[in-house]
Amino acid sequence: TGKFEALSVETLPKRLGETAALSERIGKDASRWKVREVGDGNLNLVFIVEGDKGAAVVKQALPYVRLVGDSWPLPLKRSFFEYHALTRQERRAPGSVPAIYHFDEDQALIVMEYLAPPHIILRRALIDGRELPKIARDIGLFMARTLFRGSDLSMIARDRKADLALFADNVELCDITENLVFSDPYFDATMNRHTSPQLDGLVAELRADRNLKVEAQRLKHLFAANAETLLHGDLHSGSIMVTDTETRMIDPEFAFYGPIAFDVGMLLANFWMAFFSQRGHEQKKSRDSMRAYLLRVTAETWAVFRAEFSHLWRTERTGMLYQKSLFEDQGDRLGAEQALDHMLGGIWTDLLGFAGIEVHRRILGLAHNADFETIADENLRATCEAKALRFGRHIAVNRRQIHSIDEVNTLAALIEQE
Ligand code: SR1
Ligand code: MG
Repeated sequence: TGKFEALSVETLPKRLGETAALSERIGKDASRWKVREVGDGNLNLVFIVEGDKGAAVVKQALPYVRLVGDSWPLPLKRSFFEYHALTRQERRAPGSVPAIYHFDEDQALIVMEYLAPPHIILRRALIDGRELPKIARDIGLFMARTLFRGSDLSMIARDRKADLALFADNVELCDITENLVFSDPYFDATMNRHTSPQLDGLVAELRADRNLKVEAQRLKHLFAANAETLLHGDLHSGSIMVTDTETRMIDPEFAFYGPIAFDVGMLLANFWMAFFSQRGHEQKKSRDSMRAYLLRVTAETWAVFRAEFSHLWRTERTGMLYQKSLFEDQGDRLGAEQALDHMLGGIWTDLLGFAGIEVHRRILGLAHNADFETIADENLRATCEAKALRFGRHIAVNRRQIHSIDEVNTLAALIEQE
């Protein structure tokens, strides 16, 4: 508490030594704590603190965007939204996020469970060519449970409206998404960058593509106006930690009320980008089996999401939408199923749009991802990126004409082999 001050490896033990939630967990003698700063994200400080008894993570927001520096101020309150999103996600999908030990709003810091090795960031594991057996199931369940249970399908209307108002203040982080994801990639915005000159021609083509630009703006409109559920808001493969047996979602500081399809689309886009980048990581060994695995993961994630969402629809529809009193209670089970089909159909169409533009922004905008960035050979990297860009354009613009994930994966495989 008190005036905000950024922590450092040197000051952390002194400043947090009296914080019972931390010292009781890792050991009371702060002089023996070992502190490392490991934040490699775009925004925050992340410390791992180890003591005699155990370890914890201390995540602190900075009053600016770490990736860019203090020329881009960003409010500390994102830590408040992250904390509140984590508590809701834990309630709605138990065991899927790190345990929270302590939150200090003034210092914008959260003390949470340290997910020790062998936990690794999912993006890293996919770049390394690791086939994680549980991700599709765990992430599909997480998305279905958090997105269904945070919506008017499940919540008491008064509670949902209160939550909507709480998260409505996450304006600056929404603004980042609104600009970096939906607009900047489609014009010559100052912070954009791409592999040049190899992609220059294609980039010019995409920026002149009227249908694509209109679609991106329709999706932006949906993102901004369809306050359907509490989203994670930044659910990419860098926001997920995995082992062979466990999956945890982290970093929901972009949480706000938006369309269900946004989280699902962003997540699947990151699997498709992992797919298109594999050729850049082949070195000695072919990545054929990894590519096949990644397409299976997209299909399974969507199948698990659909199945769990349908299950919750049939068993937990306690909110004000599609009330059981209108359907099942009158013996009209078919009506409820018809409405479910409409809902899933809408999510499907929109997720393809969100996925397409997420692919674009990671190659054309400010915030790139390591899948492509770590391909050392620039020509090879540009080839992988160009394929992903064309795939993204196709699924965004043609989303209403694409009816199954197999269709999308067939297209991905065709483009990849060109
Ligand atoms: C300036 S922030 C850039 C990106 O990093 C975050 O992880 C979000 O994805 C955001 O769009
Ligand atoms: Mg993040």
